[in-house]
Amino acid sequence: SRTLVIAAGQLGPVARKEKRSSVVSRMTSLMETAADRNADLVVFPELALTTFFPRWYMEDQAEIDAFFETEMPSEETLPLFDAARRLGLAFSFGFAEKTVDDNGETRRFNTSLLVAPDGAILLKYRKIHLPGHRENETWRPFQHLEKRYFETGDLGFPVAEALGGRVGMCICNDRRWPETFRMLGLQKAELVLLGYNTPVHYPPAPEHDHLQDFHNHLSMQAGAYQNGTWVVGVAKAGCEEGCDLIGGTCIIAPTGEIVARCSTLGDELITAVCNLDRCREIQDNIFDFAQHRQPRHYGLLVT
Ligand code: CDT
Repeated sequence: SRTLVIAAGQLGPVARKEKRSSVVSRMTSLMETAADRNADLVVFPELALTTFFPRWYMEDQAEIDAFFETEMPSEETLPLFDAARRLGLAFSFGFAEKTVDDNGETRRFNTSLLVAPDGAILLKYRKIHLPGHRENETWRPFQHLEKRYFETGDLGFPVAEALGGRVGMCICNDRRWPETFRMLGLQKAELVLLGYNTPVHYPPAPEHDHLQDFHNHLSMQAGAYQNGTWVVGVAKAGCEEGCDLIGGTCIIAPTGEIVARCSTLGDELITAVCNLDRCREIQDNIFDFAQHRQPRHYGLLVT
């Protein structure tokens, strides 16, 4: 069987002033714990290296760019790659990516990477469903300016042959969209890695605040089951700069069942033994796309 020990490395709050080196050492300490538990892979949250900076309206580009990475690994993030090599672990994590494209244009994305133990980049994804707004909305207790600071990902929803199976990634708000998981499912993904920063308070519809944990698990469990894939969902959790973020980091089987779950809102590592062959239970039966899917009747989905 194709069995992996998968670890989810939940992070507690990251302060606005916290240095990359401090977050990186919190992450490497979770990697050590993962290695003690014989993990093959550790998954970290969205924008793991910094505080969730889209909660602030900023106009000074230098101030904004201080939250972005221009190289990976950099001097500050190299210890993650060194730890992976030393411990024989693959890892994935999210970060703000600033890059210059072939036309000399500066581009900024909300990105995640899957890195092999030897430092090779196995998979890269740039977030497609950017939530929130573009302008300063002063009525909000905090902003959600992802649409201002990032552009829509331009890499599609790639799936790579990696770690003995087929691996895809998505980021935070992507998990709420069935299209995200179906794009990965149609490529026969067996493992979907995703990180999130989800505030408890949703200013446009505060009547749903008490449902944040429910909607988080509802989306990820449905995505896992309806596509017969393992899902690893990892939070940045806790009270970050006065903003409460949900936890609920979990590992979900292709049946949609949660098999491991964090119980705190701080730095915490959970592991599960994940047999990728279990995807067949779903992908060859109830959701055998070749036999049962009816794309001729789904035209509206792409209009
Ligand atoms: N980071 C991220 O995508 N967060 C959103 C918050 C809700 S929309 C403002 C999420 O979907 O969890």
